[in-house]
Amino acid sequence: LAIEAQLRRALERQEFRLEYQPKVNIADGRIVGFEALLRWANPMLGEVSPVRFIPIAERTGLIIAIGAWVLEETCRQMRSWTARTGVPVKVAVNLSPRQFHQKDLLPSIRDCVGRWGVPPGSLELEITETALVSREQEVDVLMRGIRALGVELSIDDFGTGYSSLAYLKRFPVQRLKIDRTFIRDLGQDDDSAAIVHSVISLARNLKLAVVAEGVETEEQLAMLREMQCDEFQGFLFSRAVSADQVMALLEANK
Ligand code: G
Ligand code: G
Ligand code: MN
Ligand code: NA
Repeated sequence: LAIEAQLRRALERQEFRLEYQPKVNIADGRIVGFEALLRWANPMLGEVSPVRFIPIAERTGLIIAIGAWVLEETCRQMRSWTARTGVPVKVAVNLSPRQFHQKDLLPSIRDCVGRWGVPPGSLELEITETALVSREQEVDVLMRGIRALGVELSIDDFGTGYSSLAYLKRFPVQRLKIDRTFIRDLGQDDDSAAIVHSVISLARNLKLAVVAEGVETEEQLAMLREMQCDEFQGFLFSRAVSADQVMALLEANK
């Protein structure tokens, strides 16, 4: 359990950093925002993927402190970018289920946004479907609290959990992110194309913006444009980049 022992000391040893993946408007090709993605470099273990350490952080409860750091670092960075570019930069942060259900989530978000002077509407929280399936009443109250702060909400990895679009209608979310497994198979298999197409059209009816994740080819992008998907993320445009590289991307995007 070397990884758990190392993870416990990673915050105090300042081993975490954030990278940011651009989110692009499909219609005009412009950057509309970024997703903050956590990275961990440990002297013994090297670069450890969040796929490996987030579940451990969830299980041990370390995710609460790590998540607080992610939010703090994101708001600090947003303020710094805005100071340099003069325009607000939109950033989405991932919330794991345990974080989402943590007692003082709302005050901690309000406090962080307030201290850094971040316009609440520039911050978005990504929540996976699995965080929503239980405790529906509580989820509803939480989401309304977040919306009351002015912060936006999106459903991450959509299609991999159990929620239906009808069920999503009750939640005050602004954006839906189609899981990259469906995008990967676009153009390969008709079922995926049918699923993506129906998610996009139903989401439109619910007035939700749709983001396609994991777009890697021009062919996938062309199909998504055809289906009138709103935004995409993926290696085709850019991987997650450092905070400095974000500045360069924003300059080029002017
Ligand atoms: O960036 P990458 O593809 O390696 O991310 C893998 C997974 O880790 C994704 O599901 C992503 O949502 C999750 N992840 C990345 N950063 C964070 C974070 O700051 N908090 C949480 N809870 N999950 C994250
Ligand atoms: O679950 P979530 O959407 O938070 O996961 C984001 C993860 O997806 C990040 O770790 C990021 O590195 C990864 N990712 C982003 N774009 C692509 C892509 O085009 N292809 C693949 N395979 N992964 C991607
Ligand atoms: Mn995400
Ligand atoms: Na996702």
